[in-house]
Amino acid sequence: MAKQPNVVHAPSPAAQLDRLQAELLGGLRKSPKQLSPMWFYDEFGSQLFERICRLPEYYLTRTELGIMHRHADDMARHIGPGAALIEPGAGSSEKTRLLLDRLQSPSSYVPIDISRDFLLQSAKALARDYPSLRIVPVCADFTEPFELPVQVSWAQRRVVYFPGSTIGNFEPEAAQRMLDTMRSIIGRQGAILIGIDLKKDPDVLFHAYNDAEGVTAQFNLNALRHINRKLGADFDLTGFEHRALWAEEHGRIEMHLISRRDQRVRIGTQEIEFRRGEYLRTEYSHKYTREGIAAMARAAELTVAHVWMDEKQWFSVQLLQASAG
Ligand code: AVI
Repeated sequence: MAKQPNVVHAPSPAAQLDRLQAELLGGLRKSPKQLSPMWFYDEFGSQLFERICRLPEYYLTRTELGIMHRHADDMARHIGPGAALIEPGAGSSEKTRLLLDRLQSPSSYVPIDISRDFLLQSAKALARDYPSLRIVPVCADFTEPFELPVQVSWAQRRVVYFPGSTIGNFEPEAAQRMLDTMRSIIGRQGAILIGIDLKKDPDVLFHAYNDAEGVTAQFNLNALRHINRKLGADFDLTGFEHRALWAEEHGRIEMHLISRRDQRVRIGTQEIEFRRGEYLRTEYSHKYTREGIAAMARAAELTVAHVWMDEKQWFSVQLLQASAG
């Protein structure tokens, strides 16, 4: 493991809190109101997300894992030997390991994450289990420009691994920008291995985000608890309810918190008013068709080289290669 991981030039904690608060207030002053889904993920939220991934209704994780178990050998063959595997998000996950287990003499593994502690923790765990793998953690925000470690240039090929259908949480233009960024990272010989959830029966989608146990509802409401703790706000969680709906015209699940009554919330020195029944949007989860993914790939000068799916064709893992020319 590299002794000196890249460290982004981090602003002071106070400046960071100011920026977070300004961004939050910006979203809450929009009409309709919106929040960044990043508020889901404090420690408790990450635990709730892990529970979601094991819910019977939430088919995504299980299905993608099934595809990886079944086809990781084939994926590794398509990727070829000597690849640098670059993963946005500190991937200590089962999926990453399935791939690492099969890759032929990978040149390095480069997890990229904004959370330094989480990044180093998971890189350490991987280093224990893969003693001969060169692990080069990079502390950076993948959506902003950052420097790739020199070790990546020693690889025969650069491959970005982006599982979990996280791309679906970006709005279409941002998803396209994300793909463009990945394309610029992999260079001319590289590839992107990406997990993307597919369009399917809206009923299946609805229940995946409205589970019977109410874990997704807790996950959604936890965003408010996180804001209260981090920014000293006074959201009353009992004043909001979870709503997830399938928006056919946009091809996405939309998660909202709905105000149960007229109320005011204090955030620092500011106050935000909510009307009874008002929607606060917390997340989009776009679902794609194979054609839609191919079009997005084309626009980023990528070609779909291979698609692996489950039997029901609910989820896809796709290898996108830099287009020749
Ligand atoms: C992380 N992301 C792909 C999840 C999704 O399905 O969009 C987040 C999530 N939101 C509610 N349940 C899970």
